[in-house]
Amino acid sequence: MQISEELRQRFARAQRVFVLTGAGVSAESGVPTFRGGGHTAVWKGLPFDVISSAEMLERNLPAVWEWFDYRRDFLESILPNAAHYEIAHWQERFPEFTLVTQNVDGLHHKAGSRDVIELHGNIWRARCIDCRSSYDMSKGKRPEACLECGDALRPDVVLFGEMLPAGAFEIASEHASRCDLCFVVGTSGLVYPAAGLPEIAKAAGAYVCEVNPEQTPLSSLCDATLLGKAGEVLSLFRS
Ligand code: BJW
Repeated sequence: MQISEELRQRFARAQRVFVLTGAGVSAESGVPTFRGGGHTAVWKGLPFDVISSAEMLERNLPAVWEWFDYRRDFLESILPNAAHYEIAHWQERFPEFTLVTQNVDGLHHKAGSRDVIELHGNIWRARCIDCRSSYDMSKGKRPEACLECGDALRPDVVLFGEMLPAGAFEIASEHASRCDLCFVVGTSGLVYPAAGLPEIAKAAGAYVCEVNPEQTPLSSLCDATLLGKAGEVLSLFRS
């Protein structure tokens, strides 16, 4: 795997860098992706887009909690990989840097990234289904019910058919439209509106570089597709 001279020069000169990540950035840490690779997430016979849906939340909140509790237990011992660390390093390297992730695992934060825009929420938080009070589960168990209003709690993640956190996509798209270099790392590019961000960057004149072992629906709009694992490919940018 080689990085073209053009990309190296753009990387060296970039002023405003925008990175969008997906499940593939955590794959080398051992976190299963949602799609592809033979490890499509299934929980007790239910595909992830059924169990991680607004409909299932309405129908069976305990089942949704069981699925997310299982994943949090699994994530507890998982560490960031070279890709998370390289991306964290970039925040010091460029005058302007924006990291937008679709991941809920918190591994970018664990690697030292600051101000991460989490489009799909965070698995370590619960929130009240009514008053939206937030509870940090990284420091211990969640309460049985909301301490403010007594209503039920739910995982603070964005399920299929739900809106993204207020303002998150608008802020992300504003940064995408101002960047000069955009990296799209480890996402299948199938889930919207997140998958629209590279299109916004491209339309605004940015050079768009994808990092993924496989081609995706976004590949055709990218100026470069670096076919490989995120940790291995991003490490090549270290000079
Ligand atoms: C590696 C690697 C390595 C492997 N290195 N890479 C327009 C058209 C049609 C439908 C829609 C539309 N706009 C919106 C919709 C509806 C829907 C949607 O997009 N559906 C499509 C699937 C068709 N979107 C929504 O519902 C969103 N809400 C919304 O739009 O609100 C407005 C609205 C409301 C009601 C109706 C309509 C509109 C919300 C989306 C929320 C997504 N939630 C999930 C679950 C989160 C909770 C949980 O964790 O369970 O988020 S789904 C799942 O997919 C998760 C991910 O964040 C998301 C994206 O997946 P990602 O990250 O791309 O992972 P994978 O697994 O797909 O791909 C991994 C990639 O890594 C692969 O390419 C591998 O090759 C690669 N890889 N190893 C680098 N080592």
